[in-house]
Amino acid sequence: MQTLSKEQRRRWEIDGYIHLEGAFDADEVAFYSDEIDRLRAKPGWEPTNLPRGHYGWVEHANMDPESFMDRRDLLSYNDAFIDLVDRPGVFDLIVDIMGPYLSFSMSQAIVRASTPEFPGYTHTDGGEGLRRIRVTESSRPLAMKAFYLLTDVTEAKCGNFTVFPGSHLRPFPELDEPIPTPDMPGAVPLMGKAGDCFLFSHSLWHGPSQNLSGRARKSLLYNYCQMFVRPYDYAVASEVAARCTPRQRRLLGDLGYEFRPGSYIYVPDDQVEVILQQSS
Ligand SMILES: O=C(O)CCC(=O)C(=O)O
Repeated sequence: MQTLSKEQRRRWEIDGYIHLEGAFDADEVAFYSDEIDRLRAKPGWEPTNLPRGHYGWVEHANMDPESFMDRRDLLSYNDAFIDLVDRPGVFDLIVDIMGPYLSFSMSQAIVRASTPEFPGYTHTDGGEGLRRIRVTESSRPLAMKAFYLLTDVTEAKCGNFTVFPGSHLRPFPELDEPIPTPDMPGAVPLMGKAGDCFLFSHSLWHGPSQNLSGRARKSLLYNYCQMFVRPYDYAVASEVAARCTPRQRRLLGDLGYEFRPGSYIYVPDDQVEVILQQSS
């Protein structure tokens, strides 16, 4: 499998993220972009009036393709969303970063509308529990995401994925400081072309900037965690598993046997072999 270059490894360790250019070709960008538009008409998980970080079931999203959307648990909608779970090139690097004892833990399609009303925000991933857990530079992360950009973002204030480089390694903000905004000193609004991918650590402070570009910014996010961390999107592997390859099933938590004490903490004998196998 492909591994990080020396420079990518340096960037991961120092900055907490890596920019991969051209992860999708133009046809794939168009395909996934259209798929996101189609999701709006379908029932699914969206932010509702539930407490922070929880999603509620809705019959459909706002049908305007330029409006905000944040749809979770994408795999059942189209096998093309399953394919991204271990997409060659990107997944190889994720395994190089996370090691082979990993699970897939969530999928998400986000559309950031162009509007002066949303100022953007930043956060770390994984809720209150993971917020103050920062592993060392040389450690594998507990969780990380692949963020696929489906819209060109070549200037600031375009709904840029915005990061505080290096913030994955230090107390940031300190306990009594306000949550950082995407406009604070030190924030870097990332630029990229449709089809690029950013890999980033759960403990990196990140989030969307304001979008005043006049057009919506579309993206797909795939999250991975160490096997002993619980997935976000599902309690147990769903009917989707029947449409997956053995490696995808393993990533979705199918160990090949029923749960028993020790499962996920101690892994099946074939774990490394299954994860390192080439995609079929
Ligand atoms: O919409 C965005 O740009 C940010 C998404 C994000 O911060 C996240 O999924 O953790």
